[in-house]
Amino acid sequence: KGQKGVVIWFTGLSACGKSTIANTVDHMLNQMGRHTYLLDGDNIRMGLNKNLKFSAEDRAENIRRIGEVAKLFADAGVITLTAFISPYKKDRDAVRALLKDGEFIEVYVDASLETCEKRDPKGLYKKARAGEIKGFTGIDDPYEAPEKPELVLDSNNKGIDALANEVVAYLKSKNLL
Ligand code: GGZ
Repeated sequence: KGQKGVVIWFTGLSACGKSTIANTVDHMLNQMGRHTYLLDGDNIRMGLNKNLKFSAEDRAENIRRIGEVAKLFADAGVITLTAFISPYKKDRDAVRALLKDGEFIEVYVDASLETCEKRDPKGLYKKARAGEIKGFTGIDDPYEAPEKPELVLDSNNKGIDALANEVVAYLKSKNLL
């Protein structure tokens, strides 16, 4: 049977684990023989969106373009994973509105600011606290958590593999695999 394209949209603070979880889900789906594509900062903010920074306007445009690209992949039958902070509810809702019912799976990777700041893998929170980075999400820029995401992943308390398994289980429960 033909594969149904969907967009699995991970959202959460910097260092919440969304990229790592999305990568793990991506590999798991590939092992199951599914055609997937992962959009993240490495292939989007370095390319298509390299003219965008982190003002509210640029973040909105970042998310708008990613949503349009994700829609194209989904139309081609690809399971499309995206891993961007996407801090504004209205920007995420605009992507949801682009897609058909059930095609947009919003996954809130829930890690508290405290958790993320403790991890601080790139030292960005430290720099933001020191005022060396302005407008950093969670420090001096907003993050609007989803109100009705399809899935919430508890990244304060659970590991990457357990959380990736929750995503795959969700897809199975919706007959998407
Ligand atoms: C948030 C920033 C900022 C500011 C640079 N605020 O941990 P990272 O490094 O790898 O992930 C963050 C990434 C966020 O880009 P997104 O495209 O996901 O953001 S959005 O969806 O809001 O458009 C971080 C780095 O870029 N970074 N400056 N000011 N994150």
